[in-house]
Amino acid sequence: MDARMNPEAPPSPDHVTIYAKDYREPDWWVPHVSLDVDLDPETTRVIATLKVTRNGSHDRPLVLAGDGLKPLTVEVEGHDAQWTLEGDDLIIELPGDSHSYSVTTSVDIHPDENSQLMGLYASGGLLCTQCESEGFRRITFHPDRPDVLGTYDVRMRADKKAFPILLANGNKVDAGEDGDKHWARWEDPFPKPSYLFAMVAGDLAANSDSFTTMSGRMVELNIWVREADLPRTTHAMEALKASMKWDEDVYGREYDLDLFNIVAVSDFNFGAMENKGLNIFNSRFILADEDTATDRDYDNIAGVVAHEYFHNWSGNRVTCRDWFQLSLKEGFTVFRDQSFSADMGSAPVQRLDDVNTLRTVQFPEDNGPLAHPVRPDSYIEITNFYTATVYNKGAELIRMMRTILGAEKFRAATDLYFERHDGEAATCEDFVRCMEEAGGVDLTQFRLWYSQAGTPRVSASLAQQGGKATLKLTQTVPPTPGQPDKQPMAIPLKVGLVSRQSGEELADRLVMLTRAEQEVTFEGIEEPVLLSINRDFSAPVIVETDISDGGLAQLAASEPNAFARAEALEELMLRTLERAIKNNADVEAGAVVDAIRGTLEDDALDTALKAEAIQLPSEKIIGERLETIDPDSVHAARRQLGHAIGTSLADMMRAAQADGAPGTDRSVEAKGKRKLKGIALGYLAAADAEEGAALAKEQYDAAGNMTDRQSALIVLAGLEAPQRSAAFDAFYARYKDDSLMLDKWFALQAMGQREAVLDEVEALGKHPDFTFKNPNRLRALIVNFASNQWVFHHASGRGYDLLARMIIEADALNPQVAARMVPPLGRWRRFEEGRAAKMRAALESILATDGLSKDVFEQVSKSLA
Ligand code: B3K
Ligand code: ZN
Repeated sequence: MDARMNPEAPPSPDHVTIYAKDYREPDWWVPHVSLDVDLDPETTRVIATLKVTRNGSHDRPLVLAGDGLKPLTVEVEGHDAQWTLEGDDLIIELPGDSHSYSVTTSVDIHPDENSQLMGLYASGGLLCTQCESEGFRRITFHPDRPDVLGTYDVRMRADKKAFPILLANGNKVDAGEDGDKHWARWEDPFPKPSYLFAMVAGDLAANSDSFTTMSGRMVELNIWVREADLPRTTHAMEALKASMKWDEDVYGREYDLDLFNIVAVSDFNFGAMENKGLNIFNSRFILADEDTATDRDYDNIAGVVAHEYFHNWSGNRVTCRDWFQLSLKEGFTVFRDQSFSADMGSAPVQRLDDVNTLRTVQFPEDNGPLAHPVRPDSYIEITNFYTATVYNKGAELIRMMRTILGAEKFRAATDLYFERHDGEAATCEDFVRCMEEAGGVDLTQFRLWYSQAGTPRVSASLAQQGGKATLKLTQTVPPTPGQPDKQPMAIPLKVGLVSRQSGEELADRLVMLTRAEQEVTFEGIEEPVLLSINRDFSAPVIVETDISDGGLAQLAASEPNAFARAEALEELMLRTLERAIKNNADVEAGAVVDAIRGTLEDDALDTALKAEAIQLPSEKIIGERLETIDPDSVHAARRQLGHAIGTSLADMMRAAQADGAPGTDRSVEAKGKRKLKGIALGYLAAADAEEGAALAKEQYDAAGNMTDRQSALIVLAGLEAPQRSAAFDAFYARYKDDSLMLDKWFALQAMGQREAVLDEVEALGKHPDFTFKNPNRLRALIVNFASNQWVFHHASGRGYDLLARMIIEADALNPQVAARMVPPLGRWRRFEEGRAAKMRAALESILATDGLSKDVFEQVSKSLA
């Protein structure tokens, strides 16, 4: 019978909430899994033999999770077994009271029909797997929980011609031929949870290289892609080797197998996956060449390659006990990849970028209906918790602990953590305990960062009298869903006092704010000083200070800490905009213009930092500052400020736009110059649309790299000018056969800021190159459109209806991807009444849809609550 249908089964227990407090150890362990897989896109037969051992003494049956599976056979010790299906679970009565049994099941699965892209699926002629979080149960019956660790051996068999390459975790130990078919046997000696299982079959070619580890072992490295893409794998390979070296140097972590394989696939639900010894990547985070990749694409590739590689220790060797501990591996690994990127490029630029992500994505999440702690307490669908809070705020928690411990003790603590928990499924608590023990600190109060949701607000004011500076601090943590009352947090704030006259640093101290109100004194401060607080964003909080605009301008000109300098300029811009929006008045741009002029003229600053510092804050970040967001006035004020800057500093902007770095050299300086060129072009277009359009088209036509091409398109996307369609048509004609470039083409149009973009996005949704089946294409158009605040929040509500329709259509194919598109609608409380009502109506229309997935159900129902 067909394994997709199971008419006898009772309705599956959908929409059940799982609670962290209910965790208990599994009844049965599975120390070894043996798989025999006969691969075929239509029907793949999977025979699994599990060695199961009883955990303690009990007489409970063996319960194995499945998802859409129906067993063809179930045997215990080679004999037909007694079994039942309860929903998707397979319940097997094990005879007698042995400690250990061998259990064999067989099932048929259908990769071709798998549109969820979880479990075994087909992508562009390949067969590949994705198991995190609960995809293994779509391949075979297994407990499929991260605390059940086992070794695996896998026999794969497939058609020789269609699938000449057969890959799985670990090492290939045997291979052979069998008529038109061939087979390979893979063994992974490291016990792993089922979510790290992977298999790939296809017509692939490898970029092969090697890395010699610190103990002198040679590791074979392969990046597998379609043959035509081989030339685009060089950068990823360099990044992989750099990551392996960095993890040895900085964390003392050596790679453990003799083989490391990466495969790039074009249909993938997210960025990449850290399967043991066989990482599978969204091709977007592998493929790059000088004609098609921007500087940012190159950096993103290096960051994701590093992230997945680092998981080999922070995630695979030490894994998570349960999914509530997800940040144990994700927060820590994001922190590790951010540190790697900082070391490979410019540390302050990297930090500004990371903080920007936090403010643009995580702060709104923490301030909305989907807010949850870094270690959530409950979920309906765990996939919905791969969030900016778990990842990015989680990384900030690790960073704060490092700041509190200092670099040396932090390294001792991570050594202890890896040593103590190697081969185990651990908890966030285990990690914090290692920090406490090796750091000699008490982190009792700090633990609140794991359990309390919401972004703390800190207010700071400085008073000076007779050689003494007194800093008054207060903190509050806002209520979030399910957490009405909060306790004060332990907040590490790097504080600097900077002389008003000389710009010299007179104090630099780490202040631990632990109470609701606190005073800190600095002695021997004889001259007037400026307060610079939360330097390097030492804590993920919102800080309000009473510093004047003049003070901010001074910090923007002379703060010795480069990060804080750029932050001061951004704060000055935000205040200027906020004032105009709140008072319904014109933007008074004078101070901002002067500060930008000063920044551009300062020879002490490198170009990359100048570029970061002079950018206008996004409409989203401006909106976050306001009690109620009116997207039209945010847009208008930002436009006005851009116009004023572009007009007043036209000559400087022209020079920066003309200068650039024409080639493809990716030094920090060259990248900075290209970034500045794009920003300058934006300002020139804001000042004079006609000049901007002409310059942008010229830049597009003359570009010798994708960064310049793309920054020209970004500007043109916002202009009603004939050059816009000319450039987009040229781009399409040049790159239409390259799916990653088509993604760019869709994305850049969806990001344009013109009224007509709403209609255009609707039309692009019907373009022959648009498809709901490819997550990259869907995200390119829809996620970018929903992030385009002014256009998406058109007062008519048309943007909301369009998104709702897209979510419903996507959900029928791929619930994970559909659910990730819900949060923009969930922000309805932040907008004025008219829009809020329309956003709610759009959410309700989704909820009323028959057969909604639990993924989308959870996001939508929580968004409406
Ligand atoms: N661990 C994967 C993410 C899996 C997402 C599952 N819904 C990639 C990463 O964070 O490295
Ligand atoms: Zn990760």
